[in-house]
Amino acid sequence: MVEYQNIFTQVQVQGPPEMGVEEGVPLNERTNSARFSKLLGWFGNAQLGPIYLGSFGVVGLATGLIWFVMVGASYWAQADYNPAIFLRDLFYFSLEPPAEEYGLSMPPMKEGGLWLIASFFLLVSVLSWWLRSYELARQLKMGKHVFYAFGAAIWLFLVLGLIRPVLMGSWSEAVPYGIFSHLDWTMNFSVVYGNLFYNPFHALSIVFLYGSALLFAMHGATILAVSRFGGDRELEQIADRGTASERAALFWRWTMGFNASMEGIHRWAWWFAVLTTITGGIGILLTGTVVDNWYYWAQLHGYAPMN
Ligand code: 07D
Repeated sequence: MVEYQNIFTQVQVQGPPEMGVEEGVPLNERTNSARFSKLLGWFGNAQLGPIYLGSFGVVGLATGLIWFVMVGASYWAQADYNPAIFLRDLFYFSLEPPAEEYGLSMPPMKEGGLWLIASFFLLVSVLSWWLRSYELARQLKMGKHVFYAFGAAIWLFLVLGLIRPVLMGSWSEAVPYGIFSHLDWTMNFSVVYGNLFYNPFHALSIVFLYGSALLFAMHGATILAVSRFGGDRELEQIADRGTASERAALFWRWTMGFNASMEGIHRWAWWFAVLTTITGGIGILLTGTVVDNWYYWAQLHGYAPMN
């Protein structure tokens, strides 16, 4: 009996490596070998490589590495060049932005100058990686959906580290580079501006964040549940609705009256994901610039109690 193999079936097909399209793409910017890994095959595709790097990839990795090494060098100095202390206190070290009095000027190296230079490299790195996602989609004649979604995340990243600090007139407003220090920064930000829970855009961002997780769980579960009918061949099911699609739709219509379409569920997912950081960025941008205290703001607008 021939049994339909779904993604849970532990059969790994390994043939000659798939090297990807060759027309209209610069082949010299791509590695020309590939390997197979059984372990990778358990989690996704067993083939590793080839990888396309290109100019944006090289710049992105190089500047990212410079940022990483600058932060690491700062930690190394904070550990007094002692490897044991470096490892012990790794999560406590932090490369801090300049103090408030420096405003947007260039501070001495040890008082935030290093943070500013490292931030410049991080900015170039993230933007370069972003352009790379455009370039790869262009070469493969794909839509630019990943590029725009990544752009939504970069919007929040820019608001936190560049746009808001500039509007506030001081780099001291930006996020420090450290594990615990950035957690403390987040908590402090909330407390200083009167509890971020009362910021409606923070609330909206949480709605979309949790909503994304819920949609992902619903969609993942639905497709797995109908993979025995070929539901995991999603594109076929979109072009030519089969029994998997019909059952999946029926399940949700029976559950809640409404069902997304096989194509539309991916638009729901995309919009929920990008709106998490779009609304989040708006919330952070308003904080300290337009609204100084979100609790008072909520009282003013009649939804926090006037105690
Ligand atoms: C961070 C940006 C994009 C990232 C990119 C990556 C690198 C290098 C290194 C930058 C994720 C490129 C960068 C590769 C990385 C460095 C150093 C995306 C990011 C491009 N909150 N909160 C959110 C909840 C509270 C606070 C969002 C929940 C408290 C602040 C989200 C709770 C306080 C900020 C969210 C909760 C507080 C947020 C993030 C519960 C104090 C933000 C969305 C249950 C702790 C951020 C409007 C995201 C924001 C944010 C959830 C509580 C503070 C929805 C569930 C009350 C200051 N919070 N939060 O996708 O957008 O991040 O706020 O308690 O800035 Mg919050």
